[in-house]
Amino acid sequence: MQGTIVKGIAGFYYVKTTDNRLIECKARGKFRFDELTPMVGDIVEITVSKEKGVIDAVLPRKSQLARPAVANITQALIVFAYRSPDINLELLNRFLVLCEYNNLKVTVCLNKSDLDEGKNKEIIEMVHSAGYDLISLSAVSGGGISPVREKLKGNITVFCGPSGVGKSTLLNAIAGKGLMETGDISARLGLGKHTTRHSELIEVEEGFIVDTPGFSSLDIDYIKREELQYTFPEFQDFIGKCRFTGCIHHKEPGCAVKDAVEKGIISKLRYEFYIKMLEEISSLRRTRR
Ligand SMILES: Nc1nc2c(ncn2[C@@H]2O[C@H](COP(=O)(O)OP(=O)(O)OP(=O)(O)O)[C@@H](O)[C@H]2O)c(=O)[nH]1
Ligand SMILES: [Mg+2]
Ligand SMILES: [Zn+2]
Repeated sequence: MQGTIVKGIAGFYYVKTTDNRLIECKARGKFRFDELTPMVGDIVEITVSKEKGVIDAVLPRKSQLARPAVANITQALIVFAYRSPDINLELLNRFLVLCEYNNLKVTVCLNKSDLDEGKNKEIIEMVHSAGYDLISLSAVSGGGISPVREKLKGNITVFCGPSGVGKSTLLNAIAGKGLMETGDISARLGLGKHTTRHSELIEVEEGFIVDTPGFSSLDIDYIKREELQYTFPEFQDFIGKCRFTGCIHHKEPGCAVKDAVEKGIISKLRYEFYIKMLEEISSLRRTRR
């Protein structure tokens, strides 16, 4: 029988089977000798007897994130707010780059539409011109949540975004109240920041969501200079059409990417961010030598 590991605690794995049962499993002894340790998100073959299971095999992983430590995540919903806090454009672009680098499908969710004053037009245009879907919603009033639900079907989804934008509020609205602690509650109880221990998958809308936010570190210094261009989907039509092979679309003449920026096909904001990251990566490399 097949299933997905939704939770792991002290050597036990909780597997949601294709016939919709939750089975407590142990890994077969041989996993201790192999490199592969089962992890949350893994699709596994199990044998069940008397409602207890044994994991016989882990199917090849399509992806593996370190933080959160979950396998087979297929998409990220990047959450920002219209206001309170204001959108930090560089942060938004960093999230986009990290998701692309990890081969995740991306949707940008703009929350707190109830507070919208119409001042984010340029950013919204930038997101669209880069080819990303954008969902406008309000997690408190409930508007715009159904398109988010639609996105969850058939995916393992991680929510990303800075503090205070309403990720937990949105997750609670989708999965039913009380799943995640929101800013309101931690303020009321006078508790410090809630740091979640082990990631767990929550079943929703014929898919799963990860209960912890993704990408706590937004460092991109492990991305190579030559790789960065591939994390910008709107560059792809132009790569390979520049005068020089190996063009990184910086100072080279006859660059098709820069030409597309001039013509307004590629957003100037995105290109400026690309150059900023390129220079950041280059200077890191120099100081390391
Ligand atoms: N006006 C308005 N406020 C919202 C909305 N969604 C969330 N909030 C409020 O924004 C604050 C932060 O929400 P959280 O859900 O805790 O934010 P978070 O993204 O989980 O923050 P961290 O856990 O710190 O990363 C809370 O006071 C929410 O009530 C919304 O759609 N409109
Ligand atoms: Mg939260
Ligand atoms: Zn070029």
